[in-house]
Amino acid sequence: MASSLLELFLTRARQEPARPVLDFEQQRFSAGQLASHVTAFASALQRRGLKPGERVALFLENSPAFVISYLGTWYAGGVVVLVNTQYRMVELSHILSDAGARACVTGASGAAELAPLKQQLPALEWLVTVEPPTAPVPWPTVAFEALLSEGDSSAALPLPRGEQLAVLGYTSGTTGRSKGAMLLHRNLLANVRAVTEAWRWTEQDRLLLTLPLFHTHGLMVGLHGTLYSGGTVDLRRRFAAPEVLSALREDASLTMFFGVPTMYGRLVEEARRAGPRPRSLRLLVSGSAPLSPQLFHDVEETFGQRILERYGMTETIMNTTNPYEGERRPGTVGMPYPGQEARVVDVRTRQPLPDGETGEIEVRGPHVFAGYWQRPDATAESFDPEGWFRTGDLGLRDGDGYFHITGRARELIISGGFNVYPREVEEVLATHPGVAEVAVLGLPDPDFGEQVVAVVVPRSPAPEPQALVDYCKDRLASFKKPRQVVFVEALPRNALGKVQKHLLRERLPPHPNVQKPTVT
Ligand code: MLC
Ligand code: AMP
Repeated sequence: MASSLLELFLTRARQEPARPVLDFEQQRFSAGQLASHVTAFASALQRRGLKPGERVALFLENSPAFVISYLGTWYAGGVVVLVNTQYRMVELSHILSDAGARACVTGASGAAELAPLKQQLPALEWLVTVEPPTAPVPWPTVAFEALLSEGDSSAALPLPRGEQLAVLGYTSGTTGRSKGAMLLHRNLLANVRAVTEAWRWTEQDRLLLTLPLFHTHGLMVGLHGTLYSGGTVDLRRRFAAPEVLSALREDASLTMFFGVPTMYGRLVEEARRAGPRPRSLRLLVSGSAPLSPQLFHDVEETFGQRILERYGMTETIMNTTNPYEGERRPGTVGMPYPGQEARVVDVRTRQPLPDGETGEIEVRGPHVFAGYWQRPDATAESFDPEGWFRTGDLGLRDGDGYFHITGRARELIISGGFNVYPREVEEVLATHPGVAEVAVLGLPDPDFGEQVVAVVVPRSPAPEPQALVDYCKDRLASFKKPRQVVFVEALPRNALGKVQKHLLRERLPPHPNVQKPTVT
């Protein structure tokens, strides 16, 4: 039996080299072509001295280069570090230095973003660029195509073992700093096997994939499932509702679409505006953020299909799913995948709760990651002695076995499927000279589900709200910037001095349509 998804893909590519696997813009890759590029990339990395276990960061938009670098790093024995392309200096310097990335594959804007961080990234030795840099870069640089031609596209390299580290996925910055979730090859293989089985994913399937590949949903569900099942993926650089709808109308070979709720909300609006009902697909999947029952029904009305909602996270990939056959229940995330377990425990006693009672969701199984990179403390805190992983999500299991997510035990804002840790934004805003104190929280948003709101006690003279937004945007991913800045005289605190965010939340009326920061 194969020990990794890579082994499975390369074996199939040898058996059926002409089978199509990846379409991107005008390019089409057969399995054999993709495998040759992957092998050339891996062989070139090794020739340039990459050793097994060393980290290669991918700071890249969706493209064939992403897929080749991802699989190629594995084939070279390396570990992929995933980096959201919206990340700016605070996130980049932390992630790349924490991971000790030796090389980074990126585009022109990525190289420009990294350039000022040279001093903070002593382990980073060289860049692979998929476009020519537009400004000087303080590292030796090789063009992606040139790197491929340095390598041997028919080399037979050692395959990764199941226990080997495959990916570091940065997540959960409760202290303002994210941690690298260590996913082993065997975790990835076990989960993709479970997902493809649960969703009856076969080589006949063709997935329209507009989710970013740098996160779990696009990568470990969309791409992994395609490679595992032998189907094809129509990969897009980014999501745009009109393009998705025209693809659904024009390409009769598409069978599946996966998205976050924000994407479905925009698709429903666009479809209502723009004419005939799109053709039905075999499967529409939603995840990464709660799908409201209203949106579930809107999609059913507009597309004539019931979305399949599932629940996952970076540390564990996919945890639970509504049934493929059987009832897909709005407002629920279904049951554990085959071969995996989930339960609900009391947050204080950590004892399992009966059905219907709310507590913290815990999961266990071969899909669960190996711990946080160089953070044995955080790893120990996240697992119980029997190997149950504490997800930080609150929920219950109903009498029919469906899990419901009702809240979060940790502070986390999910905006359009991207995670924002309030602490990270608070730490940045607190360094602004016009800010005496700050608390960041999430309020409802009609498009993104939740929006980031900063409540600030200003220093005199009070800064312009927009200046605070720009200050965040210069340092952090733009999706983390506050959509509202609210000035107050003092933050409500409890006897221990902790900000009482629930009181703040009650006092702030939700301004779901306000896109510009407001001052009250
Ligand atoms: C973009 N913007 C956002 C945003 N996305 N703001 C808040 N929340 C978001 N999610 C901002 C940008 O910063 C920018 O601001 C402006 O919107 C336009 O940027 P854009 O790139 O044109 O945005 P758009 O294409 O509209 O993006 C929306 C989106 C995107 C829904 C397509 O957010 C997206 O791809 N989300 C998917 C996230 C995802 O894959 N999550 C999976 C995580 S894995 P400005 O000011 O700079 O103009 C996981 C586990 C699991 O959670 O279970 O799956
Ligand atoms: P991430 O750390 O980016 O992988 O985000 C994982 C988090 O997204 C989970 O812990 C949940 O809080 C949330 N999430 C994922 N899928 C769902 C879903 N279907 N419904 C509600 N929340 C979800």
